[in-house]
Amino acid sequence: MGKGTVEADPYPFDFEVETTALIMIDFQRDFVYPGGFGESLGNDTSPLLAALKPAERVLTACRDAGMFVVHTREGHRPDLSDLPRAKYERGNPSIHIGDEGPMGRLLVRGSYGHDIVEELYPIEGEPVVDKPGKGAFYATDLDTILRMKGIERLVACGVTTEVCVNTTVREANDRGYDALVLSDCVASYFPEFQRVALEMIKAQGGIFGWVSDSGRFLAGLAAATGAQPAAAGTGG
Ligand code: C5J
Repeated sequence: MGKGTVEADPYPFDFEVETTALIMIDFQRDFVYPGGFGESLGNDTSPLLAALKPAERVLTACRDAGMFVVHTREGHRPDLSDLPRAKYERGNPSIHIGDEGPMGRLLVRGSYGHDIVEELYPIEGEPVVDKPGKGAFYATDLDTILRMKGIERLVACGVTTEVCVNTTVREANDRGYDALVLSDCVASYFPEFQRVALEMIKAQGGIFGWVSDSGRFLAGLAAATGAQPAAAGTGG
């Protein structure tokens, strides 16, 4: 029961609802909105907005299907004791991690900017994994949480595609998980990085995992659960 297939590249992704988790990576105001960490590094944050609607549709469908959902947030302790010097200095930012910005202290746990955007906000029963690095497995209990739940496969949405999504998918691969990345539910500040980061995942027979999109995933999930497919929309 709950077995399905998602049309994907480089070949179809087979999954079981019970052993698959949706991982929502770093959908934080600090990356998605102006005035946060992303903008402090000189980025135009607007391209990231495109992922929010498709990711919301996927999140809703996974919740309805009873799939396990886990969220991650990149950030640091208020005393910055887990912030490496290299990360603090890197990029010659306009304001540094820990400095006061328009959405509170940049990339610091507990600040408004560090938290997840409203439309994708976690609900009860969905763990939030706070991570100090780019990969969601580094210095966190994510692997323990997934193993306790019997999870073998991940469906990944998040920002940014080439940084925290890619790093997390690579870490997951090394730990034996199969990961499916939904191309319209991940976003980058750079169109070329978005394209290439997805290419890298599915190259060489799926060296790190699979790539599909919200429409094909929602169809596969609906077939697995016997539900009406949720409309994929235009992704805007
Ligand atoms: C970045 C992330 N881009 N969540 N973090 O610094 O991708």
